[in-house]
Amino acid sequence: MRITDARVILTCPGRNFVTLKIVTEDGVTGVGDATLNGRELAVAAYLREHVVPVLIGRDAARIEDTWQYLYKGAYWRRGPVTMTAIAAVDTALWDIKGKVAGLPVYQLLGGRSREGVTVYGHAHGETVEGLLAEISRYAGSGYRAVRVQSGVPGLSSVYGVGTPGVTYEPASSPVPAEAVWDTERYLDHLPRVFADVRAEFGPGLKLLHDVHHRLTPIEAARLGRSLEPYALTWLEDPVPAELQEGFRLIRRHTTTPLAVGEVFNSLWDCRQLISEQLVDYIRATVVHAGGITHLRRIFDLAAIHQVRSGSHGATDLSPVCMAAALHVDIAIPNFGLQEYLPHSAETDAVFPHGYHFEGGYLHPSETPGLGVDIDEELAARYPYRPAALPVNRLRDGTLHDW
Ligand code: CS2
Ligand code: MG
Repeated sequence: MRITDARVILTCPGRNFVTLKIVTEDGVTGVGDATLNGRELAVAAYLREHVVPVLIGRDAARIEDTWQYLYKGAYWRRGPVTMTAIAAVDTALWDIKGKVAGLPVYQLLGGRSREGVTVYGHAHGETVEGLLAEISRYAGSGYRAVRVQSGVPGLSSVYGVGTPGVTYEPASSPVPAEAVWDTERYLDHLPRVFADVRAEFGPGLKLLHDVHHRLTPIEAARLGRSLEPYALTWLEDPVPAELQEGFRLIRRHTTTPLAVGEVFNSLWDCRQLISEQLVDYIRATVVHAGGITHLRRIFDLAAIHQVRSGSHGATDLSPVCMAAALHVDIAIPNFGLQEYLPHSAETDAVFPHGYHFEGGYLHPSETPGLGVDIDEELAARYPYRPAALPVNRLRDGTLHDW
């Protein structure tokens, strides 16, 4: 079954998304998410200029061979742009294979390992009162796990904290917004917040926190230790993760579980973290880590080292990525948690999908393939708008990690 067309579709139904749609000679189509937040056009050009021309005429059934062809054939391996482009092709080919087989993709991955995919939502608040109200809202709608982000006294804006009840969307202005960061105030304040949250909700609710790469290993060790009484399910991205052996220092001092990986694009970004058991959850995603084929490889390595999955699922990952992630999540033996932020109504309309939330779980679509599509006519009504992620500076102006 030959590939006859591959279209790169940009749309902005409230935020930017890049989607690849592959068409085969017998009319079967597949979709893959190719969105790289703030760098969308780089992936779109990579696909249009370098990938689509070599896809035309290839056998759509050869998923592994196409993956190897694009990875090894580029000579320049890895990197977020390349791996997001490969992911889009890979995801679309899995979609096609499922449709041809008449099976949802998770059946091709070995079938169900669980009844539903446990998800976590984002609770955030400038004040503890606002935060507690947000967490109650999640708990009341069935969530078993909630990520807790709080304002810090003395800082005017902090990662992950926006208007209550409104989905946090950091990429907005064409030029990066700038905020001021203060590690000491954060390290002082956060344990107090978690003391209040745990006292209010008791031991049943899973609590998570995202540091967003802002600490050094010894600062992260201090934070992990100070949060131990509140039994977090995970502390996310405590430090930038280029230096994988830096996690040894954190591990030496705290039993707070660690989750890392949303910016990873290949197994080589986390091989040491996983094989030395320096993290507990690996948060790589379908869209940024080479598609279903490569993500499965990462999760298999993780499984033999007792590391669980915790895939990234912010609103900059389109419903196409979410649909694909759920097929992986339901099938793998070492699933941990899936991040879930509902998309806007406009986005849901552009990407009709069959997955749904019920009682704290997401359920993948049962229709053949991924169970998601893109409405190209509707997508065309929302033209691309440049939007960059913010940056962070210390009080003296030094550029820090966002
Ligand atoms: C994040 C994201 O969801 C998360 O855990 O850290 O909000 C992240 O900042 C964005 O996806 C960046 O594109
Ligand atoms: Mg994160």
